[in-house]
Amino acid sequence: MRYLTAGESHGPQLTTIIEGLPAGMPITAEDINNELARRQKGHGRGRRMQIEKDEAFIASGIRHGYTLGSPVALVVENNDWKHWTKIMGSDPISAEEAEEVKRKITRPRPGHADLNGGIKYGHRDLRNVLERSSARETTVRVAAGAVAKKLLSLLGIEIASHVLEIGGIKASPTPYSSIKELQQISEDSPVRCLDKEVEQSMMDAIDQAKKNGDSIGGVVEVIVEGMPAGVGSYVHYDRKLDAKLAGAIVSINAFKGAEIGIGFEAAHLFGSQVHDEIAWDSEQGYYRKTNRLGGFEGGMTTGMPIVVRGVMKPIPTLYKPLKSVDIDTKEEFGASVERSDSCAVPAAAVVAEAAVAWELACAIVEQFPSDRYNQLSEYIERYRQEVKEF
Ligand code: EPS
Repeated sequence: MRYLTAGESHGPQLTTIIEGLPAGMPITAEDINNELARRQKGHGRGRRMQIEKDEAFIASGIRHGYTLGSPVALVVENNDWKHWTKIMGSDPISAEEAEEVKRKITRPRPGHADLNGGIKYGHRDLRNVLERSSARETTVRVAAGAVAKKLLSLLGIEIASHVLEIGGIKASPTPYSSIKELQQISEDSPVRCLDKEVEQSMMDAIDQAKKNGDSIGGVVEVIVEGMPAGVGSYVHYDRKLDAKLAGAIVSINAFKGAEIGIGFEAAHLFGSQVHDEIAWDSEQGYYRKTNRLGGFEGGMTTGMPIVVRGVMKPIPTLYKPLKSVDIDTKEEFGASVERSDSCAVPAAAVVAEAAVAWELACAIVEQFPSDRYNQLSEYIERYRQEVKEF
């Protein structure tokens, strides 16, 4: 399974084409739009989110509520486009018009793709870089992830996310009785945090950063239940599923690192404190007495919940100027902006869910016969039984 995305932040639309989905899988626009709405929420979002109301138009591949096996194309329109038709239009413009409408950018923002992208592609107008490198693109990553999530959910695999840290304020471990409850508590929180004690402090930290013209980052955690053991592989580096998840997390805009299970904490513990003891009972088959390795051993799932964390740096588009250099004049200036998000960590948790869902769905579709949804579902059930009886 694969997908491509296309679209600029202030262009007419964002598009994704998903190829390789099983045929006959039930799915509706609502399944996708719910996820798009979740991504738009969260304390700390800027004015752009008041302009957009992301909804997917299903342009192909789904008929009467079922996938056809043909490519699924999803289109999300940018409402902001109406203000950018001249600046971002595809028709050629004259030199005089260019002066007037291009809103040329020659001042790269520190921490963004602006300067490196300009150097790589030879763009003297850095708008040609930032329009595509913008995190607006995560809209259609979430749309593709929503389709993957739906497939997983139909196969009994559920995904949730929550925020562990914002701007140095850390949530304490908070118990939850089921993944459904985790989903609900996170959904009801303006910062997607399970720990009610720190929720307000997180929001205050976001407000304070905004007041200071600054931004803050944080840590998100994605949890997946219901993946059978033995998905992924140990036989070759590019088939290790945990590595794919780590790559998918770090590919999200502004993400700088990923951890599986206890992650970096393992560095200072003994082996006996890290590895999860194996147990068996007739009810569930094999299980681990703990889950410090976050559902992975040897690049394959263990059947325990998958736990993946990602760290997001503070958004680099700042009201508070950082020094940079104009690429035309080579003069130093203080980079500042008109609008930005002061914190997008809660929204990024939803993007991380989508990224993880996509990789897991790909692994399943690759490992089991998957031309037809019904067939895939039967194979997974049979496989689960085999795992139990192993
Ligand atoms: C972004 C800058 C802001 C964010 C945007 C990502 O957009 P604008 O430049 O239009 O104010 O709001 O995020 C989204 C539009 C979104 O949908 O998440 C950036 O530079 O990365």
